[in-house]
Amino acid sequence: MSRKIRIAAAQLGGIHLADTRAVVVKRLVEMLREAASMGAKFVVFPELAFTTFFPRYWYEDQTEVDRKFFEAMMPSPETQPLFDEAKKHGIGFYIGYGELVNEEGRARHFNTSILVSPEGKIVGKYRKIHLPGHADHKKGAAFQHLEKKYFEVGNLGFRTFRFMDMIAGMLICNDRRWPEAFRVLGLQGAEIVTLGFNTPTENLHYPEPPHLRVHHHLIMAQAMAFQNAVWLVEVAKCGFEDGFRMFGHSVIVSPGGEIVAKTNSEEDEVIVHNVDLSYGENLRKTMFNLAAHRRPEHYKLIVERTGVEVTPAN
Ligand code: ING
Repeated sequence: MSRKIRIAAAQLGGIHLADTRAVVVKRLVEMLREAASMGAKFVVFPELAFTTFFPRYWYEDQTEVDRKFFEAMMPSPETQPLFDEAKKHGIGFYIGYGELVNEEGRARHFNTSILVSPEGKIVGKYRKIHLPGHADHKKGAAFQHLEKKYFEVGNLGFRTFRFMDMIAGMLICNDRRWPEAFRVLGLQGAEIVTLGFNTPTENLHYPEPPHLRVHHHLIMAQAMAFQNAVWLVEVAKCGFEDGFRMFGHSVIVSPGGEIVAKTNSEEDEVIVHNVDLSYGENLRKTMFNLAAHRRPEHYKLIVERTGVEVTPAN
């Protein structure tokens, strides 16, 4: 029996250092309105959707970083208009942001995403686990990628949530490069995974053809959706941010591994699809029936070993 929900990917163009929260929230509200006009009931926004991708910059002063790029409350008076607009339209949404929180007696910083119900309640939270980049100041580099400096590794694990009659999992950006993340969600019954991303067009370390980064993004999205029989909505913040380019190619991918909707700009752009949650059921009962086919007794190295150790059998 089909279980349809119209889902929108709300891709965000560049956010500049000078852009205030109010300016950004206005853009998010306008895209939410557009998604509502297209009949969407669930809207997926990008990673770090309220600010520029600040890990590209080295800052000495943490208080400045906290003030400019982290949210100490969610929603806050500045971000509340997005929650209000979504509630007015009866729309649920996923959004990513820099989370500043006091836990275990100290200030903690996470690259976070939340699921917000059509009633405006935060019903799920994920803190990014795979943090790419570095923590040191790469002086002389064209830009930094300081996620390992500004964020802690997420401490909530990979979880699924009952959300709008779906079993939904959340990931963020670099997580899409690690199949283990999707499989842990799949093992918890995920039917849909939402993932916001900010991916630089240029490679920090060596001259990589820009088209290759997009190729990697697209093959990973199709493979991970199919190999876990989930719907996958991956949404970019992209375009030029103070001259630094990130690619778009936001996609909605079916459990069959087909891209059913894709953006074609690097601007604010809304795409929608009638997602049938029942699509993945046959795959999860047959080809990807995890209980019937997986052999975890042979997978021990995946958990016991972090990096490569050359241990040939002969
Ligand atoms: N961005 C990039 C991503 O994983 C990256 C970082 C790009 C890492 C390319 C390695 C190779 O898409 C974030 N924010 O994780």
